Amino acid sequence: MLIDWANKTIQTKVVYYGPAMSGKTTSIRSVFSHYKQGEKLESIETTSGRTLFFDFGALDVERGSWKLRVFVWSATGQDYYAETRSTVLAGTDGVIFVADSQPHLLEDNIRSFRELQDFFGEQLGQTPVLLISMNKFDMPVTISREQLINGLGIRNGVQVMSTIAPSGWNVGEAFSALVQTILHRCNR
Ligand SMILES: Nc1nc2c(ncn2[C@@H]2O[C@H](COP(=O)(O)OP(=O)(O)OP(=O)(O)O)[C@@H](O)[C@H]2O)c(=O)[nH]1
Ligand SMILES: [Mg+2]
Repeated sequence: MLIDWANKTIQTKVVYYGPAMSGKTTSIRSVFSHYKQGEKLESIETTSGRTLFFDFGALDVERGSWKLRVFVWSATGQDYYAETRSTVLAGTDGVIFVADSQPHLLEDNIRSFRELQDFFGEQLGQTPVLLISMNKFDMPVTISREQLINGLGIRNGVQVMSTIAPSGWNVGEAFSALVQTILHRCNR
């Protein structure tokens, strides 16, 4: 995080993390189009539309009299490219963990979350701050918030929001909530 008090600008980094196909790229696209900055997003994809390496974009938002530049990244969920994920995570101020809410994918969520915990250790939730997005909430069968929290083994204070990435439902709100928490932390 970089704070320029004279020009009232803050630069910060946010990563969308989660298992393969949980909706990370779709969520980022929704956030950028929510702020009408869709053209600023770079996605490096395979021919089948899967993320190869990462998505990346710099999103400009205003909070009161402050200008915020948020560097938004996604890590690919495919295990084949696992080693690129630690590169993407370095220096992150906030993580949105995009979980897939379908019951049969709970184990995938748990495995991916462990990887995140291994990377950040005890600091996860403090630096970086953490928000869980229960994505694909439009699916006919979804797990409950408690099932996910218990499965991931997280404490109750962590923010959890259900989202539907393709329609953008709650996706901008989740992003905004995470940014708010990052700013709150740096204020203390
Ligand atoms: N029904 C439904 N489908 C979704 C939702 N979010 C994403 N999808 C679909 O799930 C598939 C994977 O979405 P992506 O955004 O590419 O997932 P990803 O996490 O970036 O995948 P990788 O980069 O390959 O790890 C696409 O077909 C999306 O349209 C959701 O909330 N609801
Ligand atoms: Mg992707």
